[in-house]
Amino acid sequence: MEDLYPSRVGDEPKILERKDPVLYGSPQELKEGPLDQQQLGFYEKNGFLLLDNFFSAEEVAEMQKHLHLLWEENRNNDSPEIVREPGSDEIRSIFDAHRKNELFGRLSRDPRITDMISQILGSDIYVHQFRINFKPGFKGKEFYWHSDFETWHVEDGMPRMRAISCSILLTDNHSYNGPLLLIPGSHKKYVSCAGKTPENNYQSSLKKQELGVPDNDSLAQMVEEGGITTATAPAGSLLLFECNVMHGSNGNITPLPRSNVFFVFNSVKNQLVEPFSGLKPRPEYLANRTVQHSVLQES
Ligand code: 6CS
Ligand code: FE
Repeated sequence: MEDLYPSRVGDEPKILERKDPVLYGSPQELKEGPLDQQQLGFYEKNGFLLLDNFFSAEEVAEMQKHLHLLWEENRNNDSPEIVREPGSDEIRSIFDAHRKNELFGRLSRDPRITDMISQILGSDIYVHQFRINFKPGFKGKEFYWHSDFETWHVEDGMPRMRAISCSILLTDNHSYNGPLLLIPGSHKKYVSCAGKTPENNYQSSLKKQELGVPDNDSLAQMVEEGGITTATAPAGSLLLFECNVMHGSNGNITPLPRSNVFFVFNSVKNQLVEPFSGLKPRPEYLANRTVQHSVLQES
């Protein structure tokens, strides 16, 4: 398949234009779905949408309970789905827990979420990746600037920009405990990064990403054009962000954890092909390659 978004193919970074729409729904779908015209317009322009207090206090409490359970259960678990912080044993991320955890499994099929995603993507959808990022107090380290799509394209073979991350904030995200930082409008450009992907890059990149990160000049240009938005909101809020929007977050030196769960939904019309890096695909817990897990077929 033709590579529309080549990256990590040379020594020089390049900014390319996006070749895909942001809103895929037909006029009818866009009109009838849960998001109104103003919200859709904001998402199209900026590449994200923050919905404050999306879940009730009871639902948030229930999710927090499961978050703590997963943290406790996996304290000494050395399976690869559990990613530790660089330089300590604290849990940084847990991948794929929605398959075993009934609550998060149910949430991945919750029509309050999936109807918004299908409205934007204009098709049925499935969970491409699920993760919890704990960002614990004192020890939670940063996530350097990146476009998720760049990695999913190069390392997983996601052909087009037709996926959305849905992040549920499970603790209050303040300006000071490492909230997500986004560059509005950056989803309309694609930074083709310098470098070459080594085998099994994910084993280090999930702790600290060093490849597939944009160069300083591209970042500076994007920030000059779009500025930076800090996704601060109370626990229970929901953030939708486009797969190619440039984002990152600072470390957390406060005592207050910043824990968020992420469901990544991909369109069933955008299924993974062979990775564009030419290397072998990453494991299924990072990138779902089996159609059986489509939201449609599970529910
Ligand atoms: O490699 C990945 O798939 C992941 N890495 C980052 C830094 N963000 C998105 C995704 O979970
Ligand atoms: Fe990311």
